[in-house]
Amino acid sequence: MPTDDLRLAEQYKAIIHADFDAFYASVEQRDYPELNGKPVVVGGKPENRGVVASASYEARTFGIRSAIPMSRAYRLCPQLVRRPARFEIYRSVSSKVMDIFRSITPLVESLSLDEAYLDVTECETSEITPPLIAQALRKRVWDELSLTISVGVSTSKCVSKIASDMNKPDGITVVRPGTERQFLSPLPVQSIWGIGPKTMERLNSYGINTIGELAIRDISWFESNFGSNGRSVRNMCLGEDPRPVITHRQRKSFSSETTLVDDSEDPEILREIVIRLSNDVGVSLSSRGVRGKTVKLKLRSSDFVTVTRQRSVTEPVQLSSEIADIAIDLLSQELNQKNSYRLIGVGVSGFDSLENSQDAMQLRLEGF
Ligand code: DCP
Ligand code: MG
Ligand code: MG
Repeated sequence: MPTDDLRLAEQYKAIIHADFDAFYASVEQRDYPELNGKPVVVGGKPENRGVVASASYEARTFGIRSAIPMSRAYRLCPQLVRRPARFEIYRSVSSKVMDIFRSITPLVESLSLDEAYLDVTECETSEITPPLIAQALRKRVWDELSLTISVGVSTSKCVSKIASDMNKPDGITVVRPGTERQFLSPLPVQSIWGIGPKTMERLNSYGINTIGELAIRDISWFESNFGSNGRSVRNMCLGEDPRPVITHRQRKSFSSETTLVDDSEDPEILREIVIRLSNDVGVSLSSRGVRGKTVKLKLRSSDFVTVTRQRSVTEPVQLSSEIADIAIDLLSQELNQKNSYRLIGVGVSGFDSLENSQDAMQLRLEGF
């Protein structure tokens, strides 16, 4: 691997995206060495309609992936070893890895328990280049936690996230400044953040399969196909993503959104999704000891019209159920529009001053 990559800090940012390999399953293999080398999954029992949360790389050779039904996983691989999830342990591992990340740079943005962006622009010297920092990071995680992470190194969040997935497990992918477009060009369109299965199908029907084929369209094409997101989708296709790494302390809101596999107008389906998203946001808030006064619901209809509805309450919310109650109420008010929706998001903002309290400080020191 070249070591002089990205040594252009004055011009470029240096962003690392790090993600544990088969996170839950790897923690199980680490803690129960008899599972090493075996097809292992973490998830609920097949008889309880459980799904696979995480599959070891050995299990993946049988076609087993996250989110497939457990019963199907057993059909694909009868000798599969299933372990129930141990969330407390995963939370504690996550907290430790985030501490390792923060010992390298304070500019760490955690995306979930198992992944984060690090802005290492300022860590760079003539000897210490971003790829070397990334290698040192991988070694420290292995030495201290006996787990592997895969990392992507580039000038932006979008490219680094895609890159970290390219050489999994236990891999590193470096995309040098100026080669982002070339790197992205052969990849399928759904690698771009925000392009879900439905949009992918639509693009494929236009004969657009790769990011390169998408990138040559002009801005007006993007605007008519992606609405207000047109410009940022186009920029991402070109490898340009100016979004900064945002640490927890700088954050003004937490949100979660999803593009539906199939557009839906079914109130039950939409409510279920809102509950799931509220849960994501609730976990983010609770684990950081943050409460917020404003709950926001975002809906994008099939014809790409996006509306946001929000409500502020006097008593700040933190629990998933509190967030869901408000978000579902906001959703109910929109349902009479008889629209079909393609994207739903839930967010909480308006944080109280817990940030400065002793509890919040403790949580911050513990990571999350
Ligand atoms: N997870 C889950 N349900 C999903 C996807 C993920 O519960 N549908 C949980 C279990 C994963 C963890 O989140 O271990 C991290 O998700 P990743 O997408 O990073 O997947 P893995 O770390 O398991 O595998 P990979 O090596 O592809 O990153
Ligand atoms: Mg992972
Ligand atoms: Mg992940």
